[in-house]
Amino acid sequence: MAATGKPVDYTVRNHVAVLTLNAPPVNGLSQSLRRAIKTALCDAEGDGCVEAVVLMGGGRMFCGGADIKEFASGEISEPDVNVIIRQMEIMDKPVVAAIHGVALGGGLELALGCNLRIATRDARAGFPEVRLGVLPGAGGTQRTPRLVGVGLALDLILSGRSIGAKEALERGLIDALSERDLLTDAIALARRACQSGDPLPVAGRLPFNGTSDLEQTITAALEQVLRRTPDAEAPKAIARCIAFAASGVDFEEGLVFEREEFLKLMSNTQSRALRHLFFAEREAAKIPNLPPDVALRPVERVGIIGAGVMGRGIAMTFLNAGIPVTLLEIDADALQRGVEAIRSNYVTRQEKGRMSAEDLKERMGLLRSSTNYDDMSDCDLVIEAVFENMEIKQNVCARLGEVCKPGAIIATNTSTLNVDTIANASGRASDVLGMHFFSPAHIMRLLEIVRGAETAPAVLATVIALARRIGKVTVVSGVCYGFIGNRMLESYLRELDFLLMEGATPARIDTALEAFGMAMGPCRMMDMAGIDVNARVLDERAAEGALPDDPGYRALVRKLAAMGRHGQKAGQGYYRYEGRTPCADPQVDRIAAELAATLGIPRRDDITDAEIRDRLLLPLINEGFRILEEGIALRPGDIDIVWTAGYGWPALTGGPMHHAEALGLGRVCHRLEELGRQTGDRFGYFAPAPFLLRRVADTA
Ligand code: 3H9
Repeated sequence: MAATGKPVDYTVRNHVAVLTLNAPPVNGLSQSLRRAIKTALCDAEGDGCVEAVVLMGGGRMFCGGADIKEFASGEISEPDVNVIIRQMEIMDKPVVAAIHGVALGGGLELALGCNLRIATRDARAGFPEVRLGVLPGAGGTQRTPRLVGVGLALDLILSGRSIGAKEALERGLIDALSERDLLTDAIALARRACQSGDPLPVAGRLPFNGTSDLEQTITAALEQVLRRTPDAEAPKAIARCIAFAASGVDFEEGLVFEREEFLKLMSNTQSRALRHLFFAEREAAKIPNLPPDVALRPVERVGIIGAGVMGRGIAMTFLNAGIPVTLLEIDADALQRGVEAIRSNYVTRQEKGRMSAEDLKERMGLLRSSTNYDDMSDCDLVIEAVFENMEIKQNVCARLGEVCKPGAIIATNTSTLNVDTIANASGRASDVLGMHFFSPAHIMRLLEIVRGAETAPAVLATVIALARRIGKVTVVSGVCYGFIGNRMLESYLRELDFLLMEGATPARIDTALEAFGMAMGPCRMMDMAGIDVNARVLDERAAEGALPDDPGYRALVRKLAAMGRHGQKAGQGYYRYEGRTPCADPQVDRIAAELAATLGIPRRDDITDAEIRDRLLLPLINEGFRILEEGIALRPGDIDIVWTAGYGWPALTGGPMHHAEALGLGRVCHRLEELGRQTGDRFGYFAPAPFLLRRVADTA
């Protein structure tokens, strides 16, 4: 149907008014769209020729939900979605929602307010509000349990996941699947509803069917969510709303209760932080100086050099997206081990019921393995994932420069090294960039794309588009040591050893950071990543003269590495391991105390959790301001995405830069200066970054 440019297109077909939402890109329920729906419903109600109404979405989807931008104002202006739903519920003409693409959040609530719902087979429906720190605020917590039962309602609303149309039909969330043309089928459904003479179904009028152990069900579902994010407010409010509905109150009272809870969440800091991340993620894929019309290069086959843990994870990322892969390893045994590890990962998934036998066969069918560089010649993109060593990576890229076809993209998966130096070795630097995957690459969402000095715009644009195809969230970084993430990680870890030498234990430090919301404290994280890996990077950096010439700098990590305490894989690192369980190891405290004595670092017993957090997190934030000033990161939001998607920074705080703004930049500056005085700031990393100082001066 041709769009008229109005927020809602109104047409009549076969005595059925068809209301088509016309608010691209996602038919977000802004105030103007809500007004237009209300007016169109009034028109349909008053039109004597109209016997029923079909509500559908124009463009790619039915409706992506409320217009999230409106939440910043702290209120929802009239008419809100509840008003529209009430209007539909009291109308004596049937209203049918015709769903294609997605019906999410307020969009699904709108559909649940219709008498009947029909969807295309590939449509999806869900309540992602919890991921934005809010809850379905237009009756979702009240209608959904009435319609599909408390179990599914809790599952959908607490998880934010969406379900496909087939499951939605089986579980009673929708009434029919469209087998041919959605609009034709929706009109037919509406006409049948008119002709049947049966009372029109209204979800809000359904009784609340609860089982006797309802309270227990709600508590158990909530506890499961809170295990991951104990401080999250939205899940608690969702549980309260569903429990309120279950308590036997009137439906209207439930709506009022839900709205109050929604408005409280909408204005709190957690929702602001999560909304910031939602928009930052989308913004991060926009590169200001990249011509919008740049022609993308085709990527039909991807080559991967190196079948170690990283190479396999990267291979699975592409296989999972249906993209053929050629995996190369010079050593035939290592290649075989890599291929078998991929197969065994898929077999485990199949055994757990997460993958069908056909999918397994299809994915393995997309995988080719080779020990010969010439087999890279038909790949459109080749990613090297070999040992993190400049000489080795240069050699690999030089070889790739020779064998790759013209126009093929060459990517390095280095996590710290200079991408320009690697690119130059290829002899075709404009085809080269960094694709820094995070381990395990097939699971972690973040992809840091490193734009070299010579990287061609088409190469960058192609890889950004490809990243979307393989389900990654991308951030573009400039070239520097460690790019955005690992450079800031170095700032995060610098005080760790000093705190340990001063007398804080690994468990104490990890607990303080995990209480802040970090997915894993720094000692556990280092033990997982490998203490030897970090020590090697430190040695290389020291040899380049890039580190402070001071025996105290990262002294403990080097000492542990030298003692073979390489972390979890060695059974000991900052902790001692029983299987994968970390146990406090008094020997580490003794080593730290001995080092402190040698280096003249006084032991203390007055280290607070707040000091631990500040000494680790504020230098990291400070480095973020340096990275912004140097143009390594384009926006503060990009840094926030890197840290929340790649390093376990708590999303509820919006990422380090958003967190700094929320704390107040003046306070951040002041505390950095205070810590600088307290510690003597031998290495200058507590000195506020010039850009931070300017930001403070600007806002003073
Ligand atoms: C809610 O509904 C509350 C109610 O219960 C209660 C109300 C009282 N609002 O993601 P894309 C923008 S809460 C405003 O790249 P896709 C997005 O920023 C809401 N803007 O597209 C981007 O802008 P730009 C519950 C939105 O095709 C552009 O649209 N709903 C919204 O890959 C394209 O976005 C959700 O949480 C929005 N709701 O994916 C759904 N949604 O071009 C959130 C998108 O300027 N949205 N934008 O960068 C999504 O999950 C995806 O956007 C969707 C489409 C799956 C819909």
